[in-house]
Amino acid sequence: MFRFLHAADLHLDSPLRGLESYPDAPVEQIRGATRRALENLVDLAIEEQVAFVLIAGDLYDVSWKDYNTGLFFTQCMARLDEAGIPVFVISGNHDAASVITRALRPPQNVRLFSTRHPETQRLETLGVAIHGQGYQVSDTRDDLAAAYPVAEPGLFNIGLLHTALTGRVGHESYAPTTLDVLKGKGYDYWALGHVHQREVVCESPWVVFPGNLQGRHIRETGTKGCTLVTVDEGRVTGVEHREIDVLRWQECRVDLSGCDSQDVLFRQVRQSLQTARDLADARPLAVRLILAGECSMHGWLHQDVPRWTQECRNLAIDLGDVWLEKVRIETRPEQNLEDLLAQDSPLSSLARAVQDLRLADETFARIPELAELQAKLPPELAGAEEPIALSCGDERARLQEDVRALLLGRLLRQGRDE
Ligand SMILES: [Mn+2]
Repeated sequence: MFRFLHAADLHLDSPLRGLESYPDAPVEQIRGATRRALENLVDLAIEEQVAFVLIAGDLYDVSWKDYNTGLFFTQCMARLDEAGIPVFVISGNHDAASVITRALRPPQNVRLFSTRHPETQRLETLGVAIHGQGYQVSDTRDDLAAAYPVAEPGLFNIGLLHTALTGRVGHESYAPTTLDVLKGKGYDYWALGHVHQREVVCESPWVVFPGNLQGRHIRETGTKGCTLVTVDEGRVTGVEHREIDVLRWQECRVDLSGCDSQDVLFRQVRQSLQTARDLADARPLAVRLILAGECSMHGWLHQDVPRWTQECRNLAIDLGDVWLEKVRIETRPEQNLEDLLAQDSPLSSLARAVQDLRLADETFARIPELAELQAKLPPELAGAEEPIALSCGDERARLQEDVRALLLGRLLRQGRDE
């Protein structure tokens, strides 16, 4: 019986994009997260006494800005070497041979696969053959797996591959291939990389994306880590996800339907953040908070977005270890709207006009102030991970929805006050 660890997409020292513009972002924690996660991987490998570790591409995010990234990796590998654990690595689109301009001689227990042709490395005493090929260039559009050799009889065969398979949302379709091609090789386990969301594609044979080791921004939410595989008498008997991320990204959607007071709002937000915090199991959390639902608080919320945003931040700080990456207010005005729209009054015809307001793209093109407005956006909105882009159709639709909600909320209150 032996065990091995399968990790991918470490993106070591991945730079922060736009976070510096937030005054309260835990920049150091986020900056160091990919390194701490690698340390956790090393700890886990030693603790579980694994026979070897696989890294299925994108170990590095970009070419190193200096040698520190490489030296840190060597330090970590040296600890594995002391424990007698070899590491098998292929390059991916982020660290393709042509991308990496700086390099150090690989640590002695680290075996890199060729980027020119498929290669097989054997662990004779264990009876294991690992087949793999790294990327020569980022933009690899060939089916690399197709050229891998067929399984070596009598051995436990592993395929190490960085691929998008037949395509995965949000991921470039590099080294595309199909499950049939993989199955055709007769391997026991396909250790894939590239897709940052963990996915067990197939169990016979095992085809696994472990997901990335550590989430790096709000589009990489939820638990992250690596896969621990147990092999007994030449067969896979266990495939377990191990959470080894050190900081977690999460989206929290709070349904404020029917909420009619500040107290209720704060209680619900607090509850939602608390739940996310419990799930993160003592890790610091970076949260995007979305307030949604039809409620009478709607008008208030939209009238002073900065204040409510800060109130929510305040709540998060109060909870501790929770940082709000963004607060989005997507509430809608409560009921009464139907009544107002059905009435016959100047106010209701105004409400109907607002309700029907859907500006076409050509109309936007005729508003010269839009470009000016875009230029005036403060840096935290213009340069963040998901910048506001007034030129983007989807973004304009979302903003229009916000404006409509804001105006209708005001009209409704106006109607009540009369
Ligand atoms: Mn990749």
